[in-house]
Amino acid sequence: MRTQVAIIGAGPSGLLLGQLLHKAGIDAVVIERQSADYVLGRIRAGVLEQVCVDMLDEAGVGTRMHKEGLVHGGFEMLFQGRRHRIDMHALTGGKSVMVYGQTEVTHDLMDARSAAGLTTIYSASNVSVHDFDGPRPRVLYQTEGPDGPQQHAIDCDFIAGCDGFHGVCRASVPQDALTTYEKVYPFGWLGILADVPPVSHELIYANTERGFALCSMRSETRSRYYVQCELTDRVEQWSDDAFWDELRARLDPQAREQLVTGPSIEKSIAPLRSFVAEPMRFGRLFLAGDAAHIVPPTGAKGLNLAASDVKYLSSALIEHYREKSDAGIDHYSDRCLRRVWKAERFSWWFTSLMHRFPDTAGFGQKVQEAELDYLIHSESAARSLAENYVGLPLDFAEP
Ligand code: FAS
Ligand code: PHB
Repeated sequence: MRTQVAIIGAGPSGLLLGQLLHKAGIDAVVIERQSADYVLGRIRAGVLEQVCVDMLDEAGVGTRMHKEGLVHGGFEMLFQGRRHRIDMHALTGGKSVMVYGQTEVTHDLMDARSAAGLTTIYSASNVSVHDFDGPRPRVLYQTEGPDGPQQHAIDCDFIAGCDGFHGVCRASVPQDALTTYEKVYPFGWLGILADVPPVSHELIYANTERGFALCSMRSETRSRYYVQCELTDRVEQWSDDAFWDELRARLDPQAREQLVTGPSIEKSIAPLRSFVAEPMRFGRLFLAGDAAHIVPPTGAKGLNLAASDVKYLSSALIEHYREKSDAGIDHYSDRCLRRVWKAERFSWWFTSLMHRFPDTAGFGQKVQEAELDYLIHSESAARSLAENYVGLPLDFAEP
């Protein structure tokens, strides 16, 4: 098989890139190691920045998002038993975020790709990427045939590594060509999805003596909750009742009173890490999304960073084919990393502010309390939080 761009991974990065390239008349094939159902079964992000919303509209997949998504102009921070609203809309001159689950974004992108008759190879095994430091990159993979595994090859002009943190693309780059930066946090997030009405109409981020908690949602009838848990916790240890009891213990009296509980439809533990691999381009191989960087989910940046990488990459590839210019390709990595590191900083800062750290209880705790108190009494501090939460403009601080 031959294509212009081989996209490894059918998560939001890969599918959004495929859609934007298709809209520009560029041929791309998506190769995914899991089944479509498996990809859709992963419950992840819930908050979209305006940049991401605009890209989904540009990709022609925004209809259901605008119909079913929830536009939020603020969120609340709960600490020392009281809730304080951060009025993002007022603090950012009218900006907001869209609450619409990553699962739905992925579903909309899969439907659009299928409706356009575009090639997506699911359940591909032993995917490998080759010769991306030369003019003719190649992708090899296997599929299960009636007589056993069948080997396939895709010749292409470019390879987009949209295969997440555990993917093959970053792992295929010579280690001396990569510099990685990592910080692993001493706790995880235990998340639950349940068909119960949200405890509040906006998100609540809580810093309590028992640890962090987050009250989020997917709609007015489906809620998404998280509590900070030990790294050694296993999801099997947490019954639904144990989760609801722990969440209740981390809420203020009003929220505790209003909390509606019910059976979980998904429950999982996610580790928290900050990670960046530099650069994000190696010859004709590009890394995008979680393949290149990971943020702790506190700041709701993971999916949104993936979207901005894809915006830069799709623009660069379109410029290559349309204008025979490689300026965008040559600047891809620097442009992404300028935005990635600002989101890494914000996600690290918000995580450090809102979680309990076992080894800095005394002084660290007092600094957290001082910063939270400063945040709710200083408009400029709250404005800094708000402008990072809604997402910095795509061309922010561009030289
Ligand atoms: P993804 O990991 O979503 O997709 C990569 C795809 O590549 C996967 O489908 C994978 O199967 C495939 N793949 C991997 N190796 C391959 C190979 N060798 N060959 C072919 N395909 C391969 N972000 C938030 O903003 N808020 C959250 O609450 C949040 N929660 C998260 C919880 C968890 C457990 C995880 C892991 C991430 C979470 N994130 C969250 C971040 C998440 O939303 C990512 O930012 C987002 O999925 C990034 O999308 P992709 O870059 O497409 O990577
Ligand atoms: C979610 O709804 O899954 C969510 C929302 C905000 C976050 C993290 C996760 O910061």
